[in-house]
Amino acid sequence: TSAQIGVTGLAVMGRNLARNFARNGFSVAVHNRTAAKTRALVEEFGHEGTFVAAESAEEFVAALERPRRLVVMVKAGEPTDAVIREFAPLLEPGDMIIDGGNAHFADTRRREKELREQGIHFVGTGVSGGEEGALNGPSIMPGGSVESYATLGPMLEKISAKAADGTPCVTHCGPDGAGHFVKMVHNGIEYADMQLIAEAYHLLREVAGYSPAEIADIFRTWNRGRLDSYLIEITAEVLSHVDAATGKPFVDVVQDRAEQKGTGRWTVQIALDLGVPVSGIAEAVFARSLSGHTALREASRDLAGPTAQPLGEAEKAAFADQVEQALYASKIVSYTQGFHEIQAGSEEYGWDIDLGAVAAIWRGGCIIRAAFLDRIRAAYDARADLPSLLSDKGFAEEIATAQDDWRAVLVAATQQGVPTPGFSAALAYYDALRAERLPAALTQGQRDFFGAHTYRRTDREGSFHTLWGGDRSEVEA
Ligand code: NBP
Repeated sequence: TSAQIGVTGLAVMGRNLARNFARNGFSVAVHNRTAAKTRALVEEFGHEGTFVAAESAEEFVAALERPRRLVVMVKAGEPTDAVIREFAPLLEPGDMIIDGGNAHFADTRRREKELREQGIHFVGTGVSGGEEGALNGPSIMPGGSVESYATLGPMLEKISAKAADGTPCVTHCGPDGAGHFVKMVHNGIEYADMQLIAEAYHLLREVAGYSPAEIADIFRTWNRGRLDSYLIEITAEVLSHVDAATGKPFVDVVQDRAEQKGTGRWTVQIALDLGVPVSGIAEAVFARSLSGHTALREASRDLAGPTAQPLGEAEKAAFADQVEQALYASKIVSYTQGFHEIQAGSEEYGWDIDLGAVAAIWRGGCIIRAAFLDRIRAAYDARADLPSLLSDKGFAEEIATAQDDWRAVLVAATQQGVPTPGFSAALAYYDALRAERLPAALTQGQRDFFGAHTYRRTDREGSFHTLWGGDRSEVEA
């Protein structure tokens, strides 16, 4: 038998992706460095479809129909290079290596270029949705050549998640590293979404005094409205879960130190390089880092804070409604920032990424799937060259409605000493963008004072410098 597609790397993700292909009627060659995993997969799930087990790289390559389509699902980084070194010499021009790991897009660009010289298509592909998504339908973000997508696209469409309107959650993002870049920003937005939800919980708990179970109910209510999303849904599940050992709310027995694997951090690092303000994502990454600084937190425990003034019964429900407004407004801002980064990456690398299509493929399968993404897609459909999501009339109107509550929530948070880095960064970004004048003028003055860095005037063309150390007259630079 010759297999239509091959999967090498059979840990949770690769195994489930291979099963997904098989369940959709494709014959799948499977391979893993440690062959026992290959055998285990076929023994356990062989009945789900047509699997061809390969013990060696040569056997694996020989099992694939041409042009070969070889999906690599190994640990991102050096293992991906090791697998490429092993397989590339066995391949022929026209064959495709699809890297479904969480690679850094710069690595994908390098690998794509190297393999292109051998005539091999390297398709860096973002896959979101965790193990469950890999098995039942992930959101898929392929990069690579248009040529490779012609045959690969229909296969990926079959195994992908489907949005509520039936559209497959996969699109060709653009050449070389575009897919992994989009996946990186997806994860950055995921960090921001999670942080905003965590802040909403913290406010409802500390300011309003609701219990975790009550907050779960509030989130369930929100999930029936415009905040309808996978993350809100699972948050309600986590909050209503009770620890069997202690009978306490689960959220109270988990250590409050959030970990990270790095894609959120990359989103911020690249944003710094591109000069794109993604303050919401950055705060989300920093919030996780701060939570892990146990000694620093211990040493800071006695620092002064305000005296808590718990809300009365009547005020609690009204406050919860305000938090919903603040969360929604902050969410609009974090997506605005994330899409700005994709737009900037697309311009920098000449990818020509369709932002509306990206919003559309995140509607199903992935961690940030949400009703909200339909709105983003509609905004870009209405105007492909939208300068920013905040320029969309619908979003601008919603924020206009939300802003008084958003500000009130932050006043309460500040007065009660509850940290809201995500909500606050989002509002600062919003207010900075709307400002008629920013204090950047003063910053330019300071720079000119100490470093003769020059400045531009509001009333004339050209660059100028003031002779600060002399008679303070102005010279044209
Ligand atoms: P891991 O990231 O834990 O990788 C384990 C796999 O890599 C095993 O098959 C292992 O083979 C193989 N491998 C390693 Br490690 N070094 C190798 C080498 N030098 N040569 C060949 N194979 C090597 O697996 P995962 O959690 O399934 O994730 C796979 C990819 O998918 C990663 O890039 C991950 O970032 C990405 N991803 C994961 C998720 C998720 O929710 N877990 C979601 C989206 C994307 P062995 O069996 O012989 O050790």
